[in-house]
Formats: sequence, C-alpha cells, structure tokens
Amino acid sequence: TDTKKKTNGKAKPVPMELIRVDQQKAAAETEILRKIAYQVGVDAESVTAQQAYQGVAWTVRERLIDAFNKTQAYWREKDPKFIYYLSAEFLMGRTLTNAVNNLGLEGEFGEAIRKLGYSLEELQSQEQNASLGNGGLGRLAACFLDSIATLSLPGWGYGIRYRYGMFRQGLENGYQSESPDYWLTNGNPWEIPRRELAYKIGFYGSVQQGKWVPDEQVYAVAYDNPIPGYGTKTVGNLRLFDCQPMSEFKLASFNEGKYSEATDAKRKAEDISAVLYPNDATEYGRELRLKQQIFFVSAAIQDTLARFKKTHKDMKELPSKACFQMNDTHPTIAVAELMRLLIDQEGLKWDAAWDITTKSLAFTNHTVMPEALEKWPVKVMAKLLPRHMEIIEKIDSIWKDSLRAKVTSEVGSQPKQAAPEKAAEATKEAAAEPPVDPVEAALAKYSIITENPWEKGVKLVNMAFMATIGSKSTNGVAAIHSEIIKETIFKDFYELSPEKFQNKTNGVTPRRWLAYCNPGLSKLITKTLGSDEWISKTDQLTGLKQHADDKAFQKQWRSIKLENKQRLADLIKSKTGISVPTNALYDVQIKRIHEYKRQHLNMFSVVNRYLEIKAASPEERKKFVPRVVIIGGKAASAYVMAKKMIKLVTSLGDVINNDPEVSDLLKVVFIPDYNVSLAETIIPGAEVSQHISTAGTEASGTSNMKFQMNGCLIIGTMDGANIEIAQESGKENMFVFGVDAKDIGRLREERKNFKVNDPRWEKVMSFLTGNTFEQGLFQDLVDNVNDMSKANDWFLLGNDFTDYLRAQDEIDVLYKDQDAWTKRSILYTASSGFFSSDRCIDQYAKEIWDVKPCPVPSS
Ligand code: B1H
Repeated sequence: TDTKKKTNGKAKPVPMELIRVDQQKAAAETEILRKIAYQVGVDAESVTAQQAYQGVAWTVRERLIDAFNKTQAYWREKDPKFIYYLSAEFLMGRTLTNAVNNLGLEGEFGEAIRKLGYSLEELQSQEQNASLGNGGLGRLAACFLDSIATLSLPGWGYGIRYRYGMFRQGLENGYQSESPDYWLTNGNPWEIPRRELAYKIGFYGSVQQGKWVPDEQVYAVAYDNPIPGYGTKTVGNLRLFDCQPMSEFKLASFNEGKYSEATDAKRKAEDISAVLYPNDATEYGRELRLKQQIFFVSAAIQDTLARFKKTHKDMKELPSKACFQMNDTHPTIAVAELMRLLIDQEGLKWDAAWDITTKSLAFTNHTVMPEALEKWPVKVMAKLLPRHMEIIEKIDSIWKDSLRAKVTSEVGSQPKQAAPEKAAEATKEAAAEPPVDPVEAALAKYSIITENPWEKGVKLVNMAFMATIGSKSTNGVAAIHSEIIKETIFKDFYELSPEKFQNKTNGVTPRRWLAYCNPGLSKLITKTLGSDEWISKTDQLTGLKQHADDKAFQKQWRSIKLENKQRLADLIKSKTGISVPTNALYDVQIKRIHEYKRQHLNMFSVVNRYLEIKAASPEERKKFVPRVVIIGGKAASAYVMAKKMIKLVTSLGDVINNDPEVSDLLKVVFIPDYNVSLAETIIPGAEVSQHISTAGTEASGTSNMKFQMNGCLIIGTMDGANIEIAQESGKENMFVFGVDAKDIGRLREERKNFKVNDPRWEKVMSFLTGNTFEQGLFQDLVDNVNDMSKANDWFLLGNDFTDYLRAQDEIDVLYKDQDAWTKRSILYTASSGFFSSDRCIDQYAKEIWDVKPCPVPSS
C-alpha cells in the first residue's frame, strides 16, 4: 500500500526546437493579468487586494524560480562545498517585498501594481507571515539565509514545514489568549512542493544484528523555498520537510466503518510537522518534539548524502563538500544520525565515521538558561531511537576512555581525604551506597549521559555536550556570551580543547531591517552617500558621521522619523484603539516576554513616572517629556509569570491611558500578536528602545541591532550584543545602567539580605499591591522581586531599579535637546555597519565552514 514510491525517474532531454520558458517572459503586467485570470481564476474587471496579491506573487515566483534553477544548476556543475544550516526554526515573515527588491524588480513590478490600482505595500499586507519560529533564534536563521544568498555562498537551510506556526496572540480581559496560526489558508506562492522527493524516517522498534528495525515509518516530503540574494543572481534554498504517512488510510478498516482507526496512522504522521513548539528558552520534554527533531535532521542528512553520492564515491570526502551548522541543541541528534547513516547504511567503520562526523558538524549555542539546554531522558531516547541511543552510549564511553588517563593522573594528584567537616557525611553516604571509583566520579562531568540531579536514578542525554564533542566548533552569539559559555556550561570542554571555541557576534540583514522597512530613511542615506552600495556594504554607513552635526540634515532625519512615528501611531490605533500623540517620545520594548528580559522593570519605571506626574502641580507637569511606552511580545503558553507580566502592562494601560490628570503625558500600549511584519513598522518609528536583561542572561539580542540601524537610541544593560553596540556607537551615547555580569553570582547570594534603598521602590510596590487593582492580582509578581522570605529576586530588579530610573531621567533630559538627540540617532545608524548579518556570515564562512562564494556569472 505504498502510495509514495520514490520515482526519481530519469529526465528526458527537451527537443532543441522548443524555446526554454525562462526565455519567453512577457512584460510583468501581462503575466500578472494571466495569473489573475488563470491561477486565481477571476475576471480581471475588478480585483480585490488579495487577488491582486496572488497574481503578483505567483508572477514574482516565476522570476524567482528562473534564477533559482540557474543557481542550483550552476552549483551542481561546479560542485563547491556547501553549508547546510539545520534549524528547527526559520522566522521568515513575509516574502513579497523582499523578493521584488532583492531581484531588482521594483521598477517593472511597481509600475504594473500601480496600474492595478494598488501599491506594493498594500499587496504585501495581504500576505500571511511565515512565523515558523519563536523569536530571535528563528529570525536569526532567516537573516542568515538572506546573507548566505547575498554573499553567493553555496548553502541551504533545512527545517520543518510547520502547518501551524507561532500561535496567534489575542487579549482577553488583558490576559494573553492563544489560537492556532494556520498560515497556509490562501496557499503559498513561495514554495515548490517536491512530492517525488520523499525520505523514509523511522521511529521505535529495536536493533537487530546491529541495525535498526523501526516499528513506525513516515515520509519526509521536501518543499523548496527559494531565497533571493541581494545584488547577485544567486538564489539559495530553504528546504522544509512536511511529514506524510506511508499509506493514506486502511481501506479495510474504513470499509468496516472504523473511520478513526482507518486514518489513525495518517493523523499521527501529520502531527509531526503540524505545530511549532512555542517554548522560547524552555525545554519541553515531549516525545513529539524529539520526533520533530530526528524527522527533519534525518531527512536533511539523507538528502545531502544522496546528492553527494551522485558525484562522489568516497565518504571521506564529505567534510570537504558539506558542513552542517546546528542551530542550538534542537538539531543535535545529527551527531548520532550522521554516525548511523555512515556506519549502518554506508558500511563505514566506527573510527572513519567519527572522523567524518566531527569534521562535518559545527554547533552554535544561543543561551545559558539551563532550562533551554535540552536533555532527553535516556528512556525516551532508547524507546524512540534505539539505535541512536546505542550510538550515543558508545560515543560517550569512547570519549570517557580517551580522558581516563588524564583524569586518573589528576585524581591521583589530589588529596584523597575529604575535608573534615564533610567526612562525617561522606561516611554516612558510603555506608548506604557502594564505594564510587574516584576516577569514574571525576569523569562524570564530561559525560554525555548524566544523572538527573532532581530525580535520582533517571538518566539524561545532554545534547549540548554531545554536540560539542561531535563537532569541529562550538560558538556563542556575542562576545560576552562566548566568554560566559567557556567559563560555565562548557568550562571543562573548553579546557580540553580551547581551539574549538569561537565567537560569532550575531547580525541582521540590512535589506529587510533598514532598506525595505524604512524606505524614507533609506532614500536619504542613499542620497547622502551618493549610492546605494551601503545596502550590501554596511561599513559605508560611517559616511553619515560627517553629517551628524549638520542642522539641515538633522531636520530631514527628524522629519522622516516623524513620518515613521505617524505610521506607528496608525498601527497602534488600528490594533488597540488607543490614540497616541506623535509629539511624544516613542519608547519601545518588543521581544518575547520573560522574567530575564524584565518587562516588569520597565513597568516599574512606568508606575514611578505615573506617580510623579500625579504628584506634580499643573505647572510642574509641563516639564515632563510626554512618553508613549510600547510593549509587544508573546509569552510561552505555560509560563505563568510571563503571562502575568502581560496582564501588568495591559492593566497599567487601562489605568494610565484613562487618567485625565495624565492626559497625553504618558501612554502605555500593549500591541498584541507581535510578529516580523509588525516589527517592520514598529522599529522605524521607535526613538528609544529597551534591552534591559539582567547582565549575563541575554546571549546576544538581535532587535537591538535593528533599532540601532534605524537610528533608535538604546537604554540597556551591559549584556549580550549591547556591549558591542556600545563599543561601536560610543558607550556615552547609550543609556547604560545596571550591575555587571561578573557580579551577578555574588549579588544573587546577597540579594536575600539586601533591601532596596530607594523610597520610589516602596511606592511602586505598594501601588501594585494597593487598591488600584483587583486584590492580590500582582502579589505573586511583587513577592518574587520584593519578598525575600518567599523568593530571591533572581533577575535582580531590586539591584538595578535606582540606576535604571537614573538612565530613564537621562533620556528625558536629552530628548528636550532635539538637535543633540538627532545627532545621536544619526551616529547610531552610522555605526551599525558591523551588525549586518553579511559580516557575521562572512566570518562563519571563513572561520568555521570553509565555504567560498560561488556566484552565478551574469548573462
Ligand atoms: C535564543 C533560544 C531558544 N536562545 C529554546 N535560545 C527554544 C531556546 O523553543 N525552544 O525550545 C527556542 C529558542 N533563543 C535567542 O537566540 C537568545 O535568547 C537571544 O539572545 C539571541 O539573540 C538569539 C539569536 O542568537
């Protein structure tokens, strides 16, 4: 009952007298009308925006595919080394504007769209966001694809074609509500289904004669998503896999009237690629999630090996033709899967397979949050992937064998006697348990398989450790983060092989995040610099520095910001019904809602400002700089405190926005359902943005870079990439506050006995627990940071509160001097060049991947 036999039939040559379709293109206008008539199926007398979007998108798709086919054919011919970016998330957003602009079609298509009575922007707004990611990590992967193509690097992304992306966020009574994001309602012009390209993926079963016999099998069906580079003919690829059953349904059961049994296998298979896990930075120990991971990783590696084998016989050459970058721990089962395929399918010996594996894989870590470092229970792994578990055990045991001599000599050189005060305890334990070999005990810290510290006897597979051991490099995503991982989670591994550890400070694509989302500013920059080369050579932005003091230039700069603020005000009105004045300072914090990102600290300062305005006389009130505080972001569905933080924002909004005494001096807005396309309107309209995580917790941050590019000033801690942004733009130009990362360990200890010495803190706490709100509504949130008998303010809001308010005051002071403010804004954009993902990807290509550009020749 195999319905999907892999056909892969031989292609027949097309007769010479037939003209290739890519040479038959008519004018965009004609093609769009044909698409509207025959693809959309409507009479072109009048077309809705959605129909016009469809017509345009399906036409752009063809241009995209022409260039895509040429690129891929050229790469097949040249056979360069490829980078394969393995990621469970690609947060692509919308495609139309990006494709039109990157392909250089804006003139021709802009004109055709105008004739239809629409603008490109209007049509783009018809497109659903492809929200196949949680936040920064997923969006980073999308920016990387843009840069890989722009630099003409042979490279593909590999991931999952989730049918439901990141959940849609609504508000009910000020609380987050969640609903499924079905983003494929109107079809997807940006993908090419490859139904003939299907790989078998197994689960469960047992190992027989050294080989895996799975109990359950599904197909991974490929969908290609062409990725156009900017200023090049290169079009790369994002290959996403959809999960399909081996057979549609059991006809026999169906005929007996057992309908649900008949379709059981189909439903189970389709579940695998159904939904993105909305669990930013929290590990979710579900079997289905592990299924998703092996599903796309196995398909990606099988696909790569199949292509490799068409032109190469010796597997040993694989590392010179392919590098797999593992985006966080989610794809790290790749270590075991590549070993399995090389040994069980290609017939290699263990050592040869290990050599190939460790030369072909590379690993990026994106967080030090312990809950996000995936550790799968051995029981789950052994049941779902018995052969992989065997391989992991062998990797672990060989690895520890290789360290035994070293560890033995170290243990030997250490005093055997336990410290006197511990001795009594040790004796007690020793009586209950068999003696532990000190060498084995010392080896434990290097072990992939560890005991769960919270559950005795439960063994876990530490995926991050396996990834580091099994790959040629491990990197962090900002300078400070790359140092922290060497001192904490990977300390012992760093000491063994320091040369494996690297830093690659994140970057964002200047196409989407400046050139296209901020056309006004983009035009001014191009005019000022005399060319638009800065769009791919962002170092040229430094040329703006010499204009930073020019009053006329400042005025133009400001008027563009005002237009962008108006667009943002319109967006706020349409999404929330709240009217906000454009003469106020627009203050933005948009990111996942998390205690470590401290949206509640932001709200504490809002409360303080509110109370100060209320306490001021009408005369004094005139001195306040009006502010609109804008928050956006989703909370993981099971994260109770993060959801309470959203309720805090909306509740404060209800109180403050309706208080006539405050009037337009302060507004608090929560924009629901934050996503990529909202960010494209919010960021250009922001004047100050908040990146205020507790030092040492935010690995990098990437929206900070987008704000900087758009000339938005930053208030932030010395954390993640903020530190490097401060280096580039001048620390004195950033509103810096807060404790230092190196002190947080000690401060967390001391916080238990530390009282916040600031009367404003008490006022804020009493306001939040007072009778303005429903009794007890924010008690838990306040207790967490203020009641040291119940909690210890883990993210140190109490420590940073006073300094944060000082930095907030500095913002108001500077804003009153609009020329000084604008000058800084110009300097931010001028010094943002380093944070282009082109720079970042160039470093990956040279320092980790060893992949070289292979541009398609023009003609
Ligand atoms: C980042 C994640 C993440 N780090 C687990 N880790 C997830 C972890 O669904 N999950 O299980 C999803 C995402 N995301 C972010 O990566 C960091 O917090 C940012 O600081 C960083 O800028 C970004 C890109 O490197």
